[in-house]
Amino acid sequence: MLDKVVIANRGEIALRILRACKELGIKTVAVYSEADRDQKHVFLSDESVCIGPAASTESYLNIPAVISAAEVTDAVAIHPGYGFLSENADFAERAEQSGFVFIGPKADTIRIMGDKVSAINAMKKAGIPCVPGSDGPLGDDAKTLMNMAKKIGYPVIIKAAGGGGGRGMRVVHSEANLLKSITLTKAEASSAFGNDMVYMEKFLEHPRHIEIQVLADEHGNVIYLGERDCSMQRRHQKVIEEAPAPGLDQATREKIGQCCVDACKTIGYRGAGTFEFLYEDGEFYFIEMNTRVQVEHPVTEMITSVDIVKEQLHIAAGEKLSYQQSDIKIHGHAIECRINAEDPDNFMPSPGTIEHYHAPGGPGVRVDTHVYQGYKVPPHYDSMIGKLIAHAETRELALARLNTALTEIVIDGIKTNIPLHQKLVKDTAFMNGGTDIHYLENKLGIK
Ligand code: MV4
Repeated sequence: MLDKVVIANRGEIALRILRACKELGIKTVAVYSEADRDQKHVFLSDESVCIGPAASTESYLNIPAVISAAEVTDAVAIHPGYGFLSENADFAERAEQSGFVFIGPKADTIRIMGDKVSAINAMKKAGIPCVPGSDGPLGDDAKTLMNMAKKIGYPVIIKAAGGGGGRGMRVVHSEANLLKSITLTKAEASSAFGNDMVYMEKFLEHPRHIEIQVLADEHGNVIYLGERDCSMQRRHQKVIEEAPAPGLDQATREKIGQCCVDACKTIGYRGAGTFEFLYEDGEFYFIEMNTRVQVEHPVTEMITSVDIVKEQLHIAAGEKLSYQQSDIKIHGHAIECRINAEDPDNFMPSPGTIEHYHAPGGPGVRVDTHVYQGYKVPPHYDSMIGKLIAHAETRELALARLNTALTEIVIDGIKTNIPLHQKLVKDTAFMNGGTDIHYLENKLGIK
């Protein structure tokens, strides 16, 4: 097993990684910014190194600082968590060149998936169903572009190759707007991503966001851990995630899961990964692949009993996966609420000191958070301060547990989105299951 791991992240995921390392007898190094000295995982780690000021560009995104921390502590590997440097191919490359194991896929794989055009090309070649579209970057010829959109059928969506996660895209409803929309998206992409490459897809109007979790080791073993439904979102920020996806039958699950496994084998994937799909009218359409552990991984852990972060560490140590596909059985249903330090009415961040904290509990209730009574939520980072996960035999029972947990939990001193979650778990359409990606924004009266 790995001897010592640098946890190149903060917050709840840093604590999650620390716990996995401890269970496996791996020594831990916390790296933290000047605003994060009082984080729980910093206290609990074997060693800690301050890597810079509060601004993440000077700390958690500072590649030389993170690599230096690994060097001075004699670590052997770096776990990037999610966000920050987790999908930075240059970081993965430089970590490996400096002699560290990057806990994730090969730098080249990250690079391919980071460019959405090359990701779609790779997946298409590997047999993954994709959205009908331009099959590559758009050129300049007006007639060609208009014919292409007409053939795909309006509405179409123009997306930046350098985008992803909802950044750099524009929907086009008619030919009158096509060319200027392409020009605008290219200009925005150029300034936001330094890459003006854009592509075109059929715009699906009422899809669900369903994603498949995979694990792949260096020995060619690949498994899928079922799917998650992450359709409950606002402005591309997921709010509630669940597994399995309501209403998805076992045959469909197995078919798309096997498809993802085969694709991983084709591209030589390594580590934990997520295939993001839009799911509409019973069909899956690949949109992006995430090459990191995701925020919502706990719902998959709860229904499969697989510890995804421990598997990442086993894989990084060059070991074989602890499971074969036939070992993976889905039991029950799990739902996760992302708890954000934000105003529940206007979604503005609400940093500050947590004056009172009471965790919910009971059977099937999991709380992944780094906060504690007296902890000061700094204003410099993402507003997510924890995740509440409920697991039960059925979706109805999981919702009941979540509802109870949401009445028990107390986070005082700052505003949180707990009141929003309390409403959502009693929302009739959500309770029925299968709401699409626009449901929450429509309910909240946005757009
Ligand atoms: C789409 C789409 C409809 N049709 N692509 C937004 C995030 C990025 N991952 C891709 N996104 C979308 N791509 C086609 N061809 C609708 C969205 C979309 C969306 C997707 C997943 C979750 C939430 C979303 C919210 C708005 C739009």
